[in-house]
Amino acid sequence: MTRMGKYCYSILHSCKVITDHPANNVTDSIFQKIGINLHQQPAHPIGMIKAAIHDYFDRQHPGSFTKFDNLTPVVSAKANFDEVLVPADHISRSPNDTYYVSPDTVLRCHTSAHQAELLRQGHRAFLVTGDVYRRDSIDATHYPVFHQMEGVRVFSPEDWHAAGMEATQFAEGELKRTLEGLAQHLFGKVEMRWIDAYFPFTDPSFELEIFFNGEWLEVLGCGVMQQQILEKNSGPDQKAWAFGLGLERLAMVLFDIPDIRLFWTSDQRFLKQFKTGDMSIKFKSYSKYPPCYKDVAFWISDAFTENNLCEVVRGIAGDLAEEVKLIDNFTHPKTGRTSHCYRIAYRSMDRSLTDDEVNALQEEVRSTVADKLKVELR
Ligand code: FA5
Ligand code: MG
Repeated sequence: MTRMGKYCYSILHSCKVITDHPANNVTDSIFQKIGINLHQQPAHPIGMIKAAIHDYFDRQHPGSFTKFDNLTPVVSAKANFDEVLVPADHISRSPNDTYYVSPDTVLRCHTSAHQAELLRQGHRAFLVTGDVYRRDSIDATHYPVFHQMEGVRVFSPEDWHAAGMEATQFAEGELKRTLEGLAQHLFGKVEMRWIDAYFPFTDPSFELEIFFNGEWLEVLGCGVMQQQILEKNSGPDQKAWAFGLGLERLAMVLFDIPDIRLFWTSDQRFLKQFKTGDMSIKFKSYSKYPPCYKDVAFWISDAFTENNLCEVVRGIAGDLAEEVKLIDNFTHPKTGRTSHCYRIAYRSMDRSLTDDEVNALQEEVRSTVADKLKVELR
C-alpha cells in the first residue's frame, strides 16, 4: 500500500469505526475532502503559497523552522481545544461549529491543535500546514474545508534582554515585524491593517486584514502565546509568538482568485493556469456563468441555526451553492414566531446550470430543510 493509501485507510478506519456514533456529524461531502491535501500539490495555488511562505522563513532564519505538512486532521478534542485553553463553554466546541467524529475526536478546526504536542516534542520554531474543517457560512471567502499554516517561535530571556525590552513587548514586536515582512514578501505593496482580536491561546491577540476586491479581508490571527501553554508543554522562562494563516485567503489575494470554491475544482482551465514557483500569475476567469437565485422562507424553531441550514444546502448542492444569505427576518407581533427568508445563489464555476437542475436542487433543499431542521416552510 502506498503511503497515501495507508493514510486514507487509517483516516477511513478511524471514522468508520465510529460512524454510527450519534456524535458523528461529518457529512459525506466533508469526509471526501480528507486526504486530498491540496497543500501538498506543488503546482496548486495552495501548495504554491505554502512553498512561498517556507521560502520566506528559510531566508529570514535559515534552518530554524521545522516544517510539518502531513499531521493527520483527525485529532483529539483535547488537542484541538483543551490544550490551547479553549474554555469549556466556548462556542467553537459546539457540534454546530465543529465536526465531531466522536465525543473526544474532531476534525481539527485549526492548526493550533498541534501547538502543545510539538512544544512537548521540544520544537522551538515550527510551521504546520494542514487542512482544517469548520461548519461555517457559505460565501465567496468561506468554505467548510480550508488550509491553515501555524507558526510558532519560542524565545529565551537572552533574546528580550539583548533587545532591552520586556518579554511580551519583545515577542509582539517580533511577531508583527515577521508577519509584515511576510506580507511584503508575498504581495509587495499591499494595503494592510492590524485589528485587536481575542483568542483563548494568545494575549495580546491580533488579526491582519488586507484590502482586496474593495473590502478588508481577514487573512490571519496571531498573538503572544499564553504563558500557561509554554509552562505546561515547553518549560519556564520562555516567551513565544504564534500565528495561524488562512492559505486560501492569501492565495485569493495573490493570484486574484475570486471564489474560494475554485481551489477544489478539477477543471484544467483553472489548474493549468498555475505553475510551481511562479508567484506572479494572475488568474484569468475562464467564464462567468450566471448565478441563479432561489429563496426559501420558513418559521424557525429554537433549535434552528444558520450553520445547519448551510450544511443541508452543501450536502445537496455541493460546490454549486455559491452563497446562502439571510434576506428577511421578522417576528410576528401576535404569535411571536420568527420567520427567516434565505436567498441561495446557485452557480457553477465550470458550466451553465439548467433551470431543471436548479429547480430540482431547490426542491430537495426545501423538503430536507422542512424534514431535518424542524422548521415550517412558508
Ligand atoms: C484561528 O483559527 C486561530 N487558530 C489562529 C491563531 C493561531 C491565532 C495562533 C493566534 C495564534 P481564525 O478562526 O480567525 O483563527 O482563523 C484564522 C484564519 O483562517 C482567518 O484569518 C482566515 O484567513 C482563515 N479562515 C477562517 N475561516 C475560514 C473559512 N471558513 N474559509 C476559509 N478561510 C477561513
Ligand atoms: Mg478570525
